[in-house]
Amino acid sequence: MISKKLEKELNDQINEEFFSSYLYLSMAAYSSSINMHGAATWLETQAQEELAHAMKFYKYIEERGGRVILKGIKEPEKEWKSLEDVFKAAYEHEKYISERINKLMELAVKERDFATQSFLNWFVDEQVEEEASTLAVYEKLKMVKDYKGGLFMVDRELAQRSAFNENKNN
Ligand code: OFO
Repeated sequence: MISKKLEKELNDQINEEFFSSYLYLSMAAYSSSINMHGAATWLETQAQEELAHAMKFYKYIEERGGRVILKGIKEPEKEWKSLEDVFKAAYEHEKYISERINKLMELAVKERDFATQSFLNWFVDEQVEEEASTLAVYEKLKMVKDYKGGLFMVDRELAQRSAFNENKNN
């Protein structure tokens, strides 16, 4: 069994992960609207990944005899200034999620809940990757700025990421 406090915090994290998915999907829609279709593909794939994260928390709560409680998902932003701005926001969001995972870990440690610590370890590693991948794209876009040829190249590179390719690599 997990404690009531941990159960509540893990439930809140389900909501955060669903919101992350919604946010990335909104970023994908914005990217499509400015004809950055490769970026849209990248962001749609990320949105799928966030759903998988939400489901990991969902299943874990049930496995530990807890009760899943779903709450409303807040409305994501829908406008950004540029693609660079999108990836800056994505990177900031991932840093925020890493903070949340760290807080969950802190609580699991405090409660000497070793199973939850082991479960959360996957997310600690995943957040390193999430921060690195959003930062890498942000850095590229910062270099490219408004140079159309560079934007085209970054967009083409981002198009390589798809759910199909991700599954192949996993
Ligand atoms: Fe679920 O890692 Fe991104 O937000």
